[in-house]
Amino acid sequence: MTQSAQLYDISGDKMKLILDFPTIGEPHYAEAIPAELLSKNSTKIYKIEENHHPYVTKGEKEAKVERKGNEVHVYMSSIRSHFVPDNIEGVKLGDVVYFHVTNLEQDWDVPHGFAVKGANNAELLIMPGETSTLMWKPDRVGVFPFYCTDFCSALHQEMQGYIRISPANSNVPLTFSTGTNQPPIN
Ligand SMILES: [Cu+2]
Repeated sequence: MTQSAQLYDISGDKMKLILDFPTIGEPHYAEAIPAELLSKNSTKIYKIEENHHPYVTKGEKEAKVERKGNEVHVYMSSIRSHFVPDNIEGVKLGDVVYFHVTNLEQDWDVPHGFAVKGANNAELLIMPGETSTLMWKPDRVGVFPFYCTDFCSALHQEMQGYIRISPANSNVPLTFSTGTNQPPIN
């Protein structure tokens, strides 16, 4: 599947588009086979009810953030054009964060990506109906953006959120919210 890609420089105050380009699968180790060997087995729509991933988030109401010792598990959903939750507070330096991102899309050609600025291990590409996990060990205190890395719609650039990493000895409670820069009041 051809995807359009954009390369941005986000080192300054304003992000700057460096390149607009289509990407296609790289041909390394490619092999040609008759299409019918694949097409009859290909799943165009992966039903969310059939997703039995242990860390699935089947709807936005199921999204949550849980602490288990020094592990923080984020059960996150993605759909055009937002993540739920998109604002996370109370993670501390020394914690290991697991983002379990479920793509709630049911259109077969709408993958979403997921990356955290400063994470240098990987990013995710999550196909419709699927769940994938990104592990991240924050290495400093600060507010880190996370964002979709696959051009998914006209509002793709808005598909982002923030996670704050507080000092190791802080007592900021673990909270999460969506569509606001304030932690929920409760
Ligand atoms: Cu997206």
